[in-house]
Amino acid sequence: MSDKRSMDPAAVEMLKRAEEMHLSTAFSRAEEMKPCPIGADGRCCKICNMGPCRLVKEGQTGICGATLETVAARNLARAIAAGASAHSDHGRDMAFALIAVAKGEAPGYEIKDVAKLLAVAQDMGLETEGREVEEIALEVGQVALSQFGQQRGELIYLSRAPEPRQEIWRKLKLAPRGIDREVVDILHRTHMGDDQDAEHILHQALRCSLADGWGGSMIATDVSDILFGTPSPLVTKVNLGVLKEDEVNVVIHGHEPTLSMAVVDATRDPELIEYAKSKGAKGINIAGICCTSNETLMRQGVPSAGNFLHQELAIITGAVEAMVVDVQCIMQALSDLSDKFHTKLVTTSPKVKIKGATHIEFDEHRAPEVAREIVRLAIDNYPNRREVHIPEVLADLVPGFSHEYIRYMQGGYYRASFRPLNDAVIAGRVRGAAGVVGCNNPRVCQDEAHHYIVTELLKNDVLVVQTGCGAIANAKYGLLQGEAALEYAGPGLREVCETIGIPPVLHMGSCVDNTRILTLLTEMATEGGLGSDISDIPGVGIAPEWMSEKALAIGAYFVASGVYVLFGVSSPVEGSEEVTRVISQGWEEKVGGKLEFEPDPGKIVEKSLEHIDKKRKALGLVEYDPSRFGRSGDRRMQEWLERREKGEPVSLYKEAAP
Ligand code: NFS
Repeated sequence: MSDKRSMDPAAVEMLKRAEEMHLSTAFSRAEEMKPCPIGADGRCCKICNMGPCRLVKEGQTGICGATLETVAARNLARAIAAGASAHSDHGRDMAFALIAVAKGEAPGYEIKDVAKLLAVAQDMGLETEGREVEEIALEVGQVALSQFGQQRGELIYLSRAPEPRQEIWRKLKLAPRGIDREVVDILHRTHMGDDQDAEHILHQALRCSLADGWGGSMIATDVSDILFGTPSPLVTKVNLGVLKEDEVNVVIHGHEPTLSMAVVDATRDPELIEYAKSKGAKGINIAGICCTSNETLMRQGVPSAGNFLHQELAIITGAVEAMVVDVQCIMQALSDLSDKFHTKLVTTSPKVKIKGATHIEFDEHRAPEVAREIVRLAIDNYPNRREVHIPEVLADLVPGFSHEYIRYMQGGYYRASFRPLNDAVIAGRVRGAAGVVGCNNPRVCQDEAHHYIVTELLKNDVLVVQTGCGAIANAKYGLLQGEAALEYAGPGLREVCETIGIPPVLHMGSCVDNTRILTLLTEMATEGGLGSDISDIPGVGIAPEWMSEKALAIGAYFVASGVYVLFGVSSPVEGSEEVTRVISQGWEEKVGGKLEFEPDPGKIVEKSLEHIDKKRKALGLVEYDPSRFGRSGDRRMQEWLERREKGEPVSLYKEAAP
C-alpha cells in the first residue's frame, strides 16, 4: 500500500479512515495549505510594528533598512534560540526533579543509576568519596541548575569535548557562558535595531546552540539516566498495532520522562488493573508517541505507537482512552480531534494548556498520585468507546544503545572501549558513521526520506545511529533489529554487526539524547587513529524530515562541534545567498562543520558519502573498498555448515585463516 503522504501502511490505513470520517489531519491540512513562500525563504521580518516587511525584490530592505541577509539570519538565530530553550528548559525541569528526589521530597522516584550519578559528579569535579548518594545527587542537581543562570565563565560540560574542540570554542568566543544567557543574548541582539551583521548574528546562534548540546540537553540526558537508568538494549514493538482492542489504552506523548515514567508505573499498579477489569477491559496498555515514547522505550521497553505524524492517527483508531501530554511537538489539533472520539486529551505541564483539553497538573512532588488520577480517568473512559479500528501493523525493534552501552558492547566490562569501532573504520570495514535524526514533516512523504537515506548508507557500510522520530521511523520497517544487518548492510558493516550482535542502526534515544551522539563522537575522536577532534571523524549528521526549531538547534550544535550536517525538506534561509554561504562555507572555515539544506534525499546520500570519503582521505586511511570484506561473520559459518551437510570436506579452522 503506497501513498505519497506516508510510506507506513498503518498511517495509510488510518488516513483512509480519516477521509471516510471527514476528519482533518496534518496530512490533509498540509495539502490544503501551501507554505507562505515569503516566510518559507526567510524573507519575512516581523520583529517590529513598522512591518511585517516582505523582502521579495532584489535589493529591497525593511522599513528600518534591514537587508535580506540580516532578516534571514535573525529568523534563523531566533529559531535556534527557541529550540535551545525548549530542550534546555526540559533539562532544567530534570535538575529540579533530581534535587527533589535527593531531598526525599519526590515519592515514587529514586536514584536508579548510582554509577552514572558518580560519573556525572566526577565530570562536574565534585567529591564523591565517602559521601551519601543523596548528598551527591543534591549537589549534582544544584550544579546542573547553576548552569542555567551562570553569567560568566563557561559551561562545565564543555570539558567533556575533545581538547582541540574546546580550544576552538575558546579562541572564537563560542564557549557558552550560561544556558539562559546565550538564549537571552539572541533575543536581545535580534530585537529591532541591534545586531545587523548576518555573520555576527549567526556566530551567536552557534554559541547558543552549544549551550543546548553541551548544556541543557546534556543535563536532560544525564539526569534522566540517573533517575530512570542508563539504557541498554531490550526488545519491544512499534507502530499503531501496539494499541490493544480489549484493554484501556493510555498514550503518553511529549518529552519529559518524569511524567511518563510515573504514568507507566501507575498502569502497572494491580489495584488500577483490577479497576480496569471492573470496567470490562482486560487490562491497561501503555504506549508512547514522539520523544516521550523514546524515553520509556529505551529504558523500559514501553511500545511506541509511532512518531510525530502518528499522534492524530492514534486517536483516529478510536481505541485511545487518554492521550497524556506534557511539552513539545503536541499538535493543537489533538483537542478537536479527540472531541470527535471518546479520547480524553490530558495536558499536564504548568507551561502547556490546550483549549478543550482536561488539565491535570503534574508535580514531581506528588507524581504517583497525579499519575494514578490520570490513569483512573482513562479507565473511567473505557466504557465510552465506540467503533475501534486498530491497524494490524507493528514491528520489533531493539532500542537502548546509550553511548555507555556502545562502549561496553565493544569489549565487555573489563575491556570496554571504542577501539573495535575505530579499528573497523580505519580498516574500511566500516566506511564511516552517520547520525540520522529529527522529525516527521507532512510536507514530505512520512518516513520515506528517513528510510531511503538510512538504507542507502547501510548499503555503503556506514554505521547509523538514530534518535527521536527518525529512529521510530526506521524501527517501523525493521531496521532496528539484528536481522536488518543481513538484509541491508554492506559486507564490512555486516561483519561488524554480526560479530557484536547488534542492529546496523543503533537507537540512541530521544531528541535531547542527541548529546549521546556528541559523546560517542568524542569517544571516537579521543580513542586514537581517527584524528583528535570530532571534525576529523568520517561522519555526518542528517535531519531528513525536520520541522521543529529544536531540530535547527541540534543541527547547529553538531556543526559547532565539527560535524557536516544536512537537513532535508527545504531551507528556511533559501532567500539569502549570503546566509546560505555563512552557515555552510563560512561555518566550515570557522569550526570545521557546516550546515546545508538539501531537499533531495539522493543528494543527501551522495554528499554524505563524499564527505565521509574526504575525511577518510584526510586521515590517510585506506580507500573504502567493500570487495575486501564479507567473508567472515555468521554468513561464512552458515556456508560452512551447508557444505558440511552436503558431505563436502571442510575445515573451519583452515578456511578462517586469511
Ligand atoms: Ni526531535 Fe522533532 Fe519532536 Fe522528538 Fe519528533 S518531532 S526535533 S524527534 S518528537 S523532539
